[in-house]
Amino acid sequence: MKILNFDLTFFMKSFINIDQINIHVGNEIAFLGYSNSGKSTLVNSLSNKKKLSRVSKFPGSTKLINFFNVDNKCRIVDFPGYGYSSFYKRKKINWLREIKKYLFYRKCLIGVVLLVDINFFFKENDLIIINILNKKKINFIILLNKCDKLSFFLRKKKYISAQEKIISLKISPCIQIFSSFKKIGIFELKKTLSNWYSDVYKKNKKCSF
Ligand SMILES: Nc1nc2c(ncn2[C@@H]2O[C@H](COP(=O)(O)OP(=O)(O)O)[C@@H](O)[C@H]2O)c(=O)[nH]1
Ligand SMILES: [Mg+2]
Repeated sequence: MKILNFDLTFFMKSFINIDQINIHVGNEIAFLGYSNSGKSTLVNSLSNKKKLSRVSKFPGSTKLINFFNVDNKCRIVDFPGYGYSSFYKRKKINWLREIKKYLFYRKCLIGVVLLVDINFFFKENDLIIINILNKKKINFIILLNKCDKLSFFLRKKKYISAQEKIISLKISPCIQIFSSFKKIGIFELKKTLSNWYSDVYKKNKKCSF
């Protein structure tokens, strides 16, 4: 298996919307979820860097699509939350619509990490995105994030109820209990992402920057 070294992660570039993205080769893993679900914190905890990605207490602080280079092998794409709209040159950007466009057309995409707060899943847009990922057969993993807020017993209970929900949608569950703060599940996540990369590498879609 090709292992991705997440310690070798650095910021590349930001884009204001999907149409502005001018990189069309290589492999991308997208981080999706509502604002405040912990996407930007995850970039930091994966890379062991405190300030690589901006983290905020206020929803909607990521107003751009942020690209990070991982080990010169693939990119992490940190999106604004999909329950959120922002303005650019007075034009409203609906991030759910942008993300849908990205999922439908992005050739570089090799997988999606979908973050939900372990206390507040699944909300409307989570389910919309999960259904698209399933239909398009895109690799994805759902992180029940911020599990440090719950006892072991409650974590397990939430995990089972999340699994039941996904199974009821006739989707095979790919769910992990996770905490960036306590680094719970980080090893398993790195392994999953490295596996996705390995698979495309084997299929000869080598990354080139
Ligand atoms: N308890 C807890 N809080 C977290 C965790 N990860 C992120 N947060 C907090 O959640 C808030 C939103 O995080 P951020 O990464 O900006 O979310 P984003 O909007 O999805 O990028 C911040 O206050 C973070 O400190 C975690 O693992 N546990
Ligand atoms: Mg963010």
